[in-house]
Amino acid sequence: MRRKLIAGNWKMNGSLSGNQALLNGIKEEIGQANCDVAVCVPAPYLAQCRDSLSATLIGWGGQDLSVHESGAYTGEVSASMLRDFGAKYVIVGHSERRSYHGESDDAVAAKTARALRSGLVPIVCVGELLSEREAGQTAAVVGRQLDAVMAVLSADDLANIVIAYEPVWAIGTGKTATPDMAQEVHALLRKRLAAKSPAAAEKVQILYGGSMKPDNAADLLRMADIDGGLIGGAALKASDFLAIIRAAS
Ligand code: 3PY
Repeated sequence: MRRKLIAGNWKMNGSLSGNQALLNGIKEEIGQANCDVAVCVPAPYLAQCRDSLSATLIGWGGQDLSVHESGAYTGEVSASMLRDFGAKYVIVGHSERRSYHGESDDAVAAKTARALRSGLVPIVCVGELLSEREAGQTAAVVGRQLDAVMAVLSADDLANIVIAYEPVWAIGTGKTATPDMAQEVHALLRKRLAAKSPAAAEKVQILYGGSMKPDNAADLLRMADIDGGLIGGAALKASDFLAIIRAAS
């Protein structure tokens, strides 16, 4: 039985005071969450998460990392820098990075490998555009994205990633895949993992992302292959994030 993971993706939102209120709200009400919980925050706020969350079971992470270890890469943040601030997770290949920053499947794969080498748990995002879904290409697109990552990882490493299926048409649009639509893609991703490593397929948490919110979380999370959520907007409000954590617990 895989433990569920609820990870917030704050995207480029936050301020020191606003974050503190949000983190305090989550900490005060989280109680006995029976699932893994994390927040993935803009890099400048990692220290705040470390100071605020170290004594809790809530993990924290970044939203991207450099493919390089160090050097003349202005503006980049390395895996070891994330680790310096106690990060456990890092989101890799979110569709906003793929589309606004031109991240290729190969770059996403290289970042995934870099994260693992540094002891971070990469949350690798895959997902199809609306035009691709309408053209019946969902399986081919997410399969291609996952294959690129699997090509650079050993079976042992593969077991240490988290995958997030995020249909691009459901990100920031308020639209959500139905539980059956999401389950179908999660099951095919797991089958693809199993072809390389049955043990990894059993272990890897496959999260659903794309407008998961309190009123649809329970129905999504009850599906056999949905092992949690990567939460956008609803992670910015303590009561919504907590409601999703409760649905996963
Ligand atoms: C969303 O739900 O909007 C996300 O992109 C989560 O990563």
